[in-house]
Amino acid sequence: PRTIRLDEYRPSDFLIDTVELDVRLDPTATRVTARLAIRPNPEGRADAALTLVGDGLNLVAASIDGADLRPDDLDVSPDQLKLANPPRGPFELTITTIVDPSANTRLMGLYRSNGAYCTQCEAEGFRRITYFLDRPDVLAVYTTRIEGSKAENPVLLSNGNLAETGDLGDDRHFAVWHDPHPKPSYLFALVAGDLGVVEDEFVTMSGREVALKVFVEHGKEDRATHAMESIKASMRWDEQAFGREYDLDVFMVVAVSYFNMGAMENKGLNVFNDKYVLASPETATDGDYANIEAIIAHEYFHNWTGNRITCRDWFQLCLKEGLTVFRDQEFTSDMRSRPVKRIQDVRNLRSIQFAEDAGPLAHAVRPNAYAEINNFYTPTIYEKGAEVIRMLKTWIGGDAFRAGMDLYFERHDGQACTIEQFIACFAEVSGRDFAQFLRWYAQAGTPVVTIRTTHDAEAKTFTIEATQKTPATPGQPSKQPMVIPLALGLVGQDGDDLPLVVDGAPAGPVFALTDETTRIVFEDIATRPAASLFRNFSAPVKVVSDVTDEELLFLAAHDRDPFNRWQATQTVALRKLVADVAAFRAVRPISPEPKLAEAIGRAFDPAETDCAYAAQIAALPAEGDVAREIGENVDPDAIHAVRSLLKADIRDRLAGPLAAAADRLAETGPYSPDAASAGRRALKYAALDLLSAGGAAEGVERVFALYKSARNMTDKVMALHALSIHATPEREEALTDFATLYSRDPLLLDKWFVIQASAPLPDTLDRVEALMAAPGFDMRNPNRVRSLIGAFGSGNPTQFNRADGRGYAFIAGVVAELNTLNPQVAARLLGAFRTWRSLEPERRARAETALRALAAMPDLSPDVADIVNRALG
Ligand code: B3K
Ligand code: ZN
Repeated sequence: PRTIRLDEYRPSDFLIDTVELDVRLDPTATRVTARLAIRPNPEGRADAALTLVGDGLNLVAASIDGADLRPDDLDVSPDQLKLANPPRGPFELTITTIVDPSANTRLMGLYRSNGAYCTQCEAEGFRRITYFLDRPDVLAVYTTRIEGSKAENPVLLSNGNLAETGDLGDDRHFAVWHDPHPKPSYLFALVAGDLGVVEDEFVTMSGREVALKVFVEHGKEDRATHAMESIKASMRWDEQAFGREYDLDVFMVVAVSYFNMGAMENKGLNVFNDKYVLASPETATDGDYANIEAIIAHEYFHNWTGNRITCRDWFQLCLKEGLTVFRDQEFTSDMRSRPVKRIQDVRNLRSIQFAEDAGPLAHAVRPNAYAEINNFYTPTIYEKGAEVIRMLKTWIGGDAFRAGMDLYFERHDGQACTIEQFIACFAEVSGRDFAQFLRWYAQAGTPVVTIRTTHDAEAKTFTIEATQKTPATPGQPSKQPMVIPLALGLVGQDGDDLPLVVDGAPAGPVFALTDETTRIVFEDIATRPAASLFRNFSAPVKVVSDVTDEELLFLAAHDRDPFNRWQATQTVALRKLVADVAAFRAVRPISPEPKLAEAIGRAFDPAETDCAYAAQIAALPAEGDVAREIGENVDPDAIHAVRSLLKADIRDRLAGPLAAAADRLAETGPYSPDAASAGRRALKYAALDLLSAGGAAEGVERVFALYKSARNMTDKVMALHALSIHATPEREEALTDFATLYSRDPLLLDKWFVIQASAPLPDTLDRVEALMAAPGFDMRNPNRVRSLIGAFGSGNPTQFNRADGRGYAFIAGVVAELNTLNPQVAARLLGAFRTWRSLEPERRARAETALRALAAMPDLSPDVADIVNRALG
């Protein structure tokens, strides 16, 4: 496939002001007539041809201003419709195409999900419905008429407000929707089917009444209330936090069971993976409740950051995604615990984005070239993109940030924008020069900041010397220094922060590191303080510091920054795990670590009231964190073994408090998914996870008892997960029981798949292969594939990286099968290979063999070919 480059951007030669769609639904031959009001773009080339793109389309008829076009007036193929010499003034082009939604297994464009019709157009799905200028900088007003069978599709939905409905007799009816807000084609949506609905209402801050509707499969209406509450909370929050009001008469969410990703922010008609809508205490976990709230919010917030102001081109994807992730993170922080949310986000950033940044798929937050845009919906665009916004806010301060956002909304409403236009708003309100800051968008790779600290007792100074280096990434051999906001505190022996004085004046607490090396000399510091660096994770960097384990353990107890209290324990644990892996591989003894156990033990102190936070303290760094820290010649089995030993050591030291906590935190009243209750459950699992470390009989018994007595899905799933890690009879009994009870509900079947696919046990791959043939598994359903195969590839470090290479061959085999069926899902599965180069040589060779076999396959989809080529690149 052709590589698209940012510097080749040209405005469209034509614009489309209005689109009138007439869609006649039919399971295999849906007829789409598009009436397009087209005019030359004054910013385009004067005598350009008009080229509309298609993707696998079948043209039935075309006319200009009512006059039929004959085949030789046109240059038509399934992939384009070209008029060499279109009118040079405004004209109306009418195009009729026939599409087959039932044959659409790629789930892009118009397709069927369990009998309903639905669409997915981002990034380039609209061209699978009709020929179009399918690019985000062509904004049009859409009117959509949908006609179909009344019995099969009583519900007919599209973007905007409902303008008209009518009965045509003979089981036919229609609905007309009008969306007054000009939008790019990727935000178009259509849904039709026999769906249940939950309704509510929201009154906006200016008094506008908005009807709220959540559509689900019949019989699942009672699982839609949490989603509905989340919509209202999101609407209220966006008014309060950003002054943003909703702008249509109706806001709709539809849950579908076949969906390539999480959800889609189509204007006024968000389409969701049902996994992120449906919840009840009997069917959903605390994690599901939290995800639904966050994803509903994310899609809703896109109404302003993405829809009202959209992207000029797909290179600007982070303009809407990074910003909207930042907004949903802030929402969750306000709804739940801010420190816990920050810790979870940073764990997630490190495990997926740092891993991507350190491997062959590394790319900039704003890439400058792509072969397949679908492969750029990545942790770098989303999560690192959000960190860049957060740094910007940390750097210029909260008030200037809000003023910049206000200016952005005011100045660019209704436009398709670039990162430069966005940043210019903040430069203007803050008076700062953003030239260097913009490198965050251009340079890939995670900067490493090395910090050396020195205390001069005589001069009473404490010096921090920070050196930054961003490693080379594909296509970017050398890097320039970034603007890195370093938020810090110097903690004195009494545990309080010391005043920060630089050059005789109060300074900080945020310091911008702009050079390769920055020295900051703090004055009036009589004794060496403990340096609390990058408080609240003030920059997405990897920190290497000479702060000692003793100082870190002191910070773990005293730092007033909750993030760094957590980070301190994590850093000590990570250093130990890395040292232990080296010892283990060299067959040297592993040293005990009583102080770490003591720090973790504080999480289980009955006096600790913030359980969700305590649960974060209690959870050790993940195996992937250790692998990344080691960086090369990685042996996943050694990491797993050493981490399990550390857990068992901690358990032995804390056995009493762990058992007491598990008892104290046992569920008493009815289930409530609120953050405090969820936090108590999380801490209980942390205790049980440690108690059952190494498959210890007493701990396993406790977990099994919880499994059997559980009265909500969170307890059931967490107990099943804890049991599934060890090869015990209880494990098998519980897995069989769960299947008997729940395997008819696809979303619960998915939980059962994930748990089995992620077990670090030698027979896991055999089981996964067997489950693929079991009832309920469906290669065409992305949720099933991700739960069984995706969890194995990306959530099971020891078994995916089996020494015999079978894990690699297995994933490559599934990718080969999905390559034509659903290339996007296939390409996503390949993400499992994002760190293959850091493996020890034998595994690395086996991973490479699997990737090369894929690369040699004929007819690779652009999606898969792009990932394979870059992974091997
Ligand atoms: N914008 C969509 C993602 C579309 C992915 C297309 N391959 C969901 C979101 O980020 O909110
Ligand atoms: Zn998004």
